[in-house]
Amino acid sequence: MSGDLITLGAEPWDLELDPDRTAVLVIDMQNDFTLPGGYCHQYMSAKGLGDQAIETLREPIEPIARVIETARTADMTVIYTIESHWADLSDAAPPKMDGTVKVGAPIGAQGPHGRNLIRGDWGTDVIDELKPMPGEHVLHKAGKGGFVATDLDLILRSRGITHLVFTGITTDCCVLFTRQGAYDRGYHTVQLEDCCAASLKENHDAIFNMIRTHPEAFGLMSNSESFVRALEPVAAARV
Ligand code: C5J
Repeated sequence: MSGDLITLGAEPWDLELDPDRTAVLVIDMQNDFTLPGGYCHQYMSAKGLGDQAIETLREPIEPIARVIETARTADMTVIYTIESHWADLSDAAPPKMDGTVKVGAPIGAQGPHGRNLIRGDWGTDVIDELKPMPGEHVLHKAGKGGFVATDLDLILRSRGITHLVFTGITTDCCVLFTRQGAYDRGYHTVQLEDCCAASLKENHDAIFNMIRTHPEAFGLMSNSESFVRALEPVAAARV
């Protein structure tokens, strides 16, 4: 079925895509954002919202698992990003470093399971439920946007990818920054609403309200069910 176009039910209009030219991005599904004791739990706990944030940020795990299972069976490209820094903090930019100190979860500080956001430590491991398959790229980024100082654009273009399906966390930070980077580089984008979350649910809803209002600037939105329904025939043909 290579080269065949499928239609993904999306809002505010459907998206035609070629699975061979479409990648699923899994943004920052790492321990530091999804488990108690991690970076996000620390800074949200300083606001009294740590446990609630973790509960919300774990909601997309199951839908993402279904999406990447279908994508893999359909032989689609799946790429992960991870927010992380070198152990010597040489890539922790001053505003980011200062900000994390002020919110009570400094980059590099020792947490209960390892140092916050440090490459190779517990917090920057992809969560157990969504481990990458051999051959899938896991791109580490020191900023919020996945296109900044990474090989993401190069890898996508060398594979002929033109369309990106966004999953991951957080809706109001790294997914948003990466999606805007994709838009400016000319990729078609669609974001699966139930496959994303923010530490505050109202921020997630606000971003999807923006997407709904300005699809010409933010791209399209859909959900895991529509993705699986659209890709299942391709997956079945390629088993
Ligand atoms: C944040 C992210 N929120 N992955 N990172 O610091 O969204």
